[in-house]
Amino acid sequence: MKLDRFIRVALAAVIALGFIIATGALLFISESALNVWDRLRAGPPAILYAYVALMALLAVAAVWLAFKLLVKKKVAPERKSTPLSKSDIKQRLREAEAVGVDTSDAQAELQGLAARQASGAIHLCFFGEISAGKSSLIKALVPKADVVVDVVGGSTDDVRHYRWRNDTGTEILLTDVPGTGGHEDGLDDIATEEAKRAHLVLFVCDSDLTRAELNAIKLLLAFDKPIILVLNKADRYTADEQATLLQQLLQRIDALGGDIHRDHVVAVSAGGETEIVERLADGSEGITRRERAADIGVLVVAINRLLDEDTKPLDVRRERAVFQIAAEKLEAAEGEYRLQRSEQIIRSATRKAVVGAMAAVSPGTDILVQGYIGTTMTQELCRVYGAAPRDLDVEEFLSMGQSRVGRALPLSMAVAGNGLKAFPGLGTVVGGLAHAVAYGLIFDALGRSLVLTLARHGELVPKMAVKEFEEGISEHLEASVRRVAKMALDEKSD
Ligand SMILES: Nc1nc2c(ncn2[C@@H]2O[C@H](COP(=O)(O)OP(=O)(O)OP(=O)(O)O)[C@@H](O)[C@H]2O)c(=O)[nH]1
Ligand SMILES: [Mg+2]
Repeated sequence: MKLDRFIRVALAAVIALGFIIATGALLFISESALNVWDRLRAGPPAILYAYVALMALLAVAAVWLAFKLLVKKKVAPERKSTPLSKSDIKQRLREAEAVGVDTSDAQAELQGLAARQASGAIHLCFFGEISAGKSSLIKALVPKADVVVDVVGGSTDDVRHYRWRNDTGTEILLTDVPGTGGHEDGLDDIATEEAKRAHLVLFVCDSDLTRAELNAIKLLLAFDKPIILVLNKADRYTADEQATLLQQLLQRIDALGGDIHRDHVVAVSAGGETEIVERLADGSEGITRRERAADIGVLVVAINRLLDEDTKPLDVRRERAVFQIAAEKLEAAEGEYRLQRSEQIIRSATRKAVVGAMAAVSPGTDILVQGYIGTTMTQELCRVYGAAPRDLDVEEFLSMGQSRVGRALPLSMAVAGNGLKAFPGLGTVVGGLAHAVAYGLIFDALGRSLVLTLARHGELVPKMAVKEFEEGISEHLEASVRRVAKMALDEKSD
């Protein structure tokens, strides 16, 4: 073919020209290098050394710059979970507050801790599955207290504290919490959170531990909570059965990696109430409630023994656990804040993309305008997630994204067209608008994919963000089309 031959000749000419230029440049450089070298050798040695040193310095600087520019930063290792100190958590709260995060939940946690520390009382929390006998145990310890006990599970639906003074006169607060595993939403969380705030958890069960109970214990151990495991309703078991059960319980905790002392696994009977059906004098049946005899001596001994020791370590462990709760609450609030902020940023970028596409006079202009919008959106989203991306990464993300836009556009146009049909009375206007909506949708999807990867990795990883964009695009388009179509219509009518 003629054209093919022409291209070959042109290429050969370019290669020949390149060869001539390269040879010339090599000759020129060698000549001047030798020239400089001769002159330096003829001159004083100090100048020679200074010159060589300067050249070496320039070479090192060039290599360092190239390295910074080209070599990727490693993904940051996960933060190690060393116990938080008071100043750590306060510092984090201050920083979050300065950004605008709602820190009130985390602050309330710290205030609650301060109030408890000021009172000086030891907090013991009775925790366990529904109907295990937590309230009954408290009633057995503080008979005068007005504790609600019932055969029907879920009798305790809030957190209550009861004052108890042991033999040595230590001021103790017994906390009754809702049983876990019930049907009411949120009660498990309330109970677990309260258990984490206590100095000591009395984990109440009435048989071998279920998977859910083991998970709860695991969670408490992760918060370094001291635990006394209380096997309640021992009256239902023979002495041998009790011994076997206690052994099993010890082994289970061992298997979890928990360090629990033999003395801290006890079998008791809280007593509780029993309902007896009686035939009354008139021949009808009536139900009377009788209290069962309680046998909780071993539990009292275990508690006393623990509190006889120095309680300072218990204070330290409680404080750390509450700091951890506060940190988790702060993280949740930060997550919420990030979602809200990124939603604002994405919406604003989408709106700009729509406006840009509607104002585009000649083909291609819109892409240019949106290159700028894309850069700003990417940088702002990264900032919200505490990532400081290099310009190179932002560019890489956008250019990789741009190459996918070509493929995504027809789909986006189709979704946009469909979405606009939902607004009645638009008629023929739809065609023009669909283009703008399609561009807006692509920005929306790009932003959302970026947020997903930022939330997962904490930094901009262009390849992953683009993969997310490719994989999630149709879902994102469908989810946002109504909103973006409305946005475009609002802009049009303004
Ligand atoms: N046999 C026997 N039954 C008991 C014992 N302790 C409590 N019960 C019974 O177990 C049932 C539940 O007791 P509660 O003290 O209300 O249990 P709870 O763990 O506070 O229950 P929720 O607050 O609903 O989670 C009641 O019917 C009690 O009478 C015991 O030692 N032996
Ligand atoms: Mg109860």
